Amino acid sequence: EGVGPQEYTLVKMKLIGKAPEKLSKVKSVIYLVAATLRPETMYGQTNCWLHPDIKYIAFETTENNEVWIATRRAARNMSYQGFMKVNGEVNVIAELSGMELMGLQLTAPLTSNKIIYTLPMLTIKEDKGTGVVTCVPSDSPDDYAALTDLQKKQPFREKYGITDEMVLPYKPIPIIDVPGLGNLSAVTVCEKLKVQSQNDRDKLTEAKELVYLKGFYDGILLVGEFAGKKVQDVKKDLRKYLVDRNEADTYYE
Ligand code: A2H
Repeated sequence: EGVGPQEYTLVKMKLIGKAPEKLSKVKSVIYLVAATLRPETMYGQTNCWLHPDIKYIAFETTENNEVWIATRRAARNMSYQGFMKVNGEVNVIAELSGMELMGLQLTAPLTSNKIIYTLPMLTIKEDKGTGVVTCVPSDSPDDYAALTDLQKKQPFREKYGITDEMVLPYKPIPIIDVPGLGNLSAVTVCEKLKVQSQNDRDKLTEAKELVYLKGFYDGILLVGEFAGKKVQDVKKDLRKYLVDRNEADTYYE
């Protein structure tokens, strides 16, 4: 971070189940849009993270007249990047807390999971990306720790209205081989360092240092269109593949 804008892939996760009451009159297709630096990991998505206390908005876009959900801050940024009818203007349909968006049914690109759910993650930052984060527990220690928290702690699920079937069937999917760390690199490192929860910040920082650099420079994709290729060689092509299928966009901040 620092100099110059950060370039994210905006991954479009389509709402397919019942919409929240505030959005029940919306006729357009609704997407939650997650900002990621790792589009090549989308094969391993198990759920979509939202922070229960963050405020999100549903807003109009010019992309096939779709309605998107993200933080107001991200929507404002998008309004200067060609996603809205009028530059700099955001047409808000509704404001919803993360809590009001928990347990929604979505489909997401590339993952082998047919349906995934919105679930709570308490370490999401309001001022980064869209406030919507896609969960890839195989390759992200933060994601693995937060998903494990929900799977191990029934009261935690209950507090946010999350049922067992939204969480318990979902397991990390082997999608990238990282030499020395195997094909579930985040799981390997979290177990080795004995990460206890998503709040175990020091250990998670260490886990991420071990996983990310190696994953990016040495990782080899195991699945999909680009199987057998090095992660760093396919990142751009993979994003284009998703953009061409109306499953992603490029977003800067
Ligand atoms: B990444 P950077 Cl598999 N709060 O996507 C907390 N984390 C956020 C966020 C927010 N508001 N918005 C995005 N992120 C996460 C995949 C992934 C990511 C993998 C491995 C590493 C990784 C699946 N989650 O990021 O601070 C998103 O998680 C490594 C940094 O802008 C996004 O990419 O550099 C990344 O953090 C952006 O973080």
